Formats: sequence, structure tokens, C-alpha cells
Amino acid sequence: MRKSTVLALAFLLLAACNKSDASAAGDGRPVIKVKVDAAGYHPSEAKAKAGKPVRLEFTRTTDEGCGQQLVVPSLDIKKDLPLNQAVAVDVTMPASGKLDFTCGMDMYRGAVVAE
Ligand SMILES: [Cu+2]
Repeated sequence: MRKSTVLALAFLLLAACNKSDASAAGDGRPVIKVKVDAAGYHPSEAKAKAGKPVRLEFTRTTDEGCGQQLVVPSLDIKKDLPLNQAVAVDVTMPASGKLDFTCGMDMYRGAVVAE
């Protein structure tokens, strides 16, 4: 009896740990990691649940190109992306369609599609 209780506890702890994996932010929202290099965004398109909060985490890995600024036009978000530093952009997905993001000059383009 004792042993099974301990086992059950251990299992619960493990289950709790598995829940908070690296792909979720502290508040549980999913995290989409996007690399920014001279060719643009990688991935340039991702999917997230419609109407739900999501974190976009941008890491610019080169000084080439023009990924120094990130813009989410529909939400009026502008962020500077320092070199090799992850920058979190918390957004809520639209009910349908997609959320576009671009560089400061609207050359690089990416989007998160609501599904
Ligand atoms: Cu640009």
C-alpha cells in the first residue's frame, strides 16, 4: 500500500514535469521559435490555435539583411531584435485568418496561421 502511494506520487510529479516542457511559456501559452537571418524568417509560416494566446520568440542570428526590427502590423507591435538574443512577442491569435509579421521595411515576411 505504502509503496504504491509513493509510486503514484512519483508518477504525478513526472506528469506535472512533462506538462511544462520547453515549448510552453510560464503562463502555459505555446511558444513558436523563429530564427531571423539574411534570408528572412525560419519558419516563415507557423500555425497556432485561433483566438488563443501564443508567444513568438524571435532570435536574429546575423547582422546581414534587415531583420533588426520586427513589426506585427495588425497589432501595432514594433520590437528591436538584438543580435543572438531571443525576444518574446506575446500575441493573441485572431479568430480566423493569419497574423502577419514583417521586418521594419516590410521586406521579410512571415505569418502565423490561425487554425
Ligand atoms: Cu527589411
